[in-house]
Amino acid sequence: MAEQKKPLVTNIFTADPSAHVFNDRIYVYPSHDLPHDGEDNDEGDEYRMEDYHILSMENLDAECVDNGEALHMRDVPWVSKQMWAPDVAYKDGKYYLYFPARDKDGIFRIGVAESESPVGPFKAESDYMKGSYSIDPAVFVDDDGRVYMYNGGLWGGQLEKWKTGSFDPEGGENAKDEPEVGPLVVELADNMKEMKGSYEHIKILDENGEELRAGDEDRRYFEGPWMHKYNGKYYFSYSTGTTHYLVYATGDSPMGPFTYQGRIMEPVIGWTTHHSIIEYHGKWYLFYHDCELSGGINHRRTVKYRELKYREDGSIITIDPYKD
Ligand code: FUB
Repeated sequence: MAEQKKPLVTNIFTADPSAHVFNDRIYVYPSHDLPHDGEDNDEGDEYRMEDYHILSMENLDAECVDNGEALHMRDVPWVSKQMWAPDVAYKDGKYYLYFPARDKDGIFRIGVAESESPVGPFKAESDYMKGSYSIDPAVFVDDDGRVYMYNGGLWGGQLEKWKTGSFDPEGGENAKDEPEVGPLVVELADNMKEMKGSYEHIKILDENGEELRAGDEDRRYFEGPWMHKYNGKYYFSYSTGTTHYLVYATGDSPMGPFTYQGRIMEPVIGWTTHHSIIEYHGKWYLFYHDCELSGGINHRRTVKYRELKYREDGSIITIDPYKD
């Protein structure tokens, strides 16, 4: 069982899967790709998503169900367009959906919406999370109950436009021999809707303890963060964007620093690669997307999963998405 390589659903195009196990069932929080006939560009204008549909499975052998619209941008007062990759966290009987979208000034922010059901419908706060910016929130609840949000994405995700601490429309990536811009992390407040303090940039180090360089495109952070814990270690994983790898770095604290370890998955068909990792009934699984079904159309993606295997030393065995 569970060596799935086919799309979870085909009635809609889905991407950026954030998978979770709640009450022994698997829930997947993807973004929802819509048709588009404009040009692809570095701003990501081809990803013009407007709503979220939540997918669920009784177990990994069961049929995957599309639970319908859980939140639409028409019901979020601060959003102008592009509801991109979301995530969900559970606390004290409530589910919190974290989602990036452009505000009325075209700046990506992170919003929060709440529901008593893991499949929604979700009710959004009237404004975005104060102090938030850029895309791709991944929210991790640690064993001690503290909650951390990781996010950020270059290019369309605008991360490099915030290097000075405020939005600079002309802001660019660092020079190739300088440290990378780096992903963001912040602890969330007890109410799950506010930041406790402000963002810090995570440091990802190479084998010599040096921060990864901006020009190290095979390893530097681009977008799509995820955090999981395996045998007491923190595994911070992400997409390298321009080189299309899913990679990981490990550390002893949820705030980093993390040391680069290697690849989780080789490139998929399509430009973007975005993932999540869950443990289910004692095995580990990687959820990801590709554009195989649409014949390589970048903004027509489908969500899939594969088993993820570790070596004795805790390193991850790299997956080739098109081989067993
Ligand atoms: O789906 C829109 C964007 O594409 C996501 O936010 C990125 O992670 C990339 O997958």
